[in-house]
Amino acid sequence: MAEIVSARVIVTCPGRNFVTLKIETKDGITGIGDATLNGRELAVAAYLNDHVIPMLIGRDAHRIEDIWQFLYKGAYWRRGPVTMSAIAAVDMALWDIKGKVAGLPLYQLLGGASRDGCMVYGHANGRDIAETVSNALAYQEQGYKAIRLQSGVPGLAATYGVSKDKYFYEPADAALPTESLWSTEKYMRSVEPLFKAARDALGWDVHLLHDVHHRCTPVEAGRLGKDIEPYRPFWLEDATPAENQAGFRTIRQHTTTPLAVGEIFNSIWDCKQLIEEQLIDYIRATVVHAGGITHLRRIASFADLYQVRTGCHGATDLSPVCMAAALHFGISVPNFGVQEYMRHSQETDAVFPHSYSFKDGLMHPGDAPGLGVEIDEKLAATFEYKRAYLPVARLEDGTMFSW
Ligand code: CS2
Ligand code: MG
Repeated sequence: MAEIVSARVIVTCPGRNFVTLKIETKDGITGIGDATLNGRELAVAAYLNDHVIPMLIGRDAHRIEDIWQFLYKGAYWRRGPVTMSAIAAVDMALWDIKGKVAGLPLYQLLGGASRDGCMVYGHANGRDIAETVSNALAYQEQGYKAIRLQSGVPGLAATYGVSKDKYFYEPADAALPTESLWSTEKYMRSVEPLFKAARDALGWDVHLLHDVHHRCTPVEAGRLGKDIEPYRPFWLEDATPAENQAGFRTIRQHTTTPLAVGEIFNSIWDCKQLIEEQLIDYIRATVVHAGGITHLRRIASFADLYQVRTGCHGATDLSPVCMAAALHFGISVPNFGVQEYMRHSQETDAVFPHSYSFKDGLMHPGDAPGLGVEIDEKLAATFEYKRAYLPVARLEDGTMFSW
């Protein structure tokens, strides 16, 4: 038995907020889990502090599945991003402990490596097509085999995915939500030229991706997918809000462009129809927001039955703890597709020393026991929490829209 004797929540803000759960056993073994929910961080911190940690003390850290079921079924109020991020943090920390006790990197406990490394994609962006393409060339020179393209839209002051600093995109940019204006018509006109310019400059031996970020209707998404088919995109992400999973049938009727969705999903129920009807090609659910390694493995196994591959979210607001867990999961899962790698700032990497590494477009979790990532609590304590919200978007007539 590896009795849990303590657990605590560490909130830190090395340039952006992160919430980390640290669990300790009687033998002094510690495990950590990411619990960061961008813009709602303190909700998960409170859920853990007030409603989860008291129930963990005295339990056997080895009983990962039992604790997962206890926290999921025992909550009564099932699912939702706050609950599932809290459960995910516990799950990651327990897998970390199990790996440390076994003296093995987590992926070895998940069936071992199924590939040499995880192909990752970087985020090329720019105020216009030329700047985006030149940023994409820089990623290609760094050895990335997959690159996401997000460009400014002529006639719009700001849009999703375009950052001031080309390598570090942090969307949570103010203590109250900033508002930006959106026009689907202006946006739709800008994507095909972006892909044409990118293919002309980068050629065909690199995967090109794009994130619509929930902003089209299904039929608009069908048209957009068709527009860029000649440029063979790797995927079109979050083409339309996915609460209505059946809406993806419309997109499928109009385009063969591969579809990816799921970074905001928090359980298998959010994507069951999308997967079993093969309405998508990649599932983006993540370790931190979809219930941890334990639940994400369930989603991936279900997806594998329908030839759907993984494409886990990996933005800067998922901490290096989640990145490490995602790489252990990604290097072992049979139906791996791609892993997002938005990279963290040096400040963040200093708070979360880790053993994962990037080389020639692939990432490897490293072979340190457990997750291979720690939190420097002394350094973390020097970065005070600073409330930050994601922006909101309105249409040009003021109507509230999806950011
Ligand atoms: C995006 C994210 O990485 C992505 O695909 O959708 O940047 C997303 O906007 C943020 O993670 C939200 O916190
Ligand atoms: Mg996205």
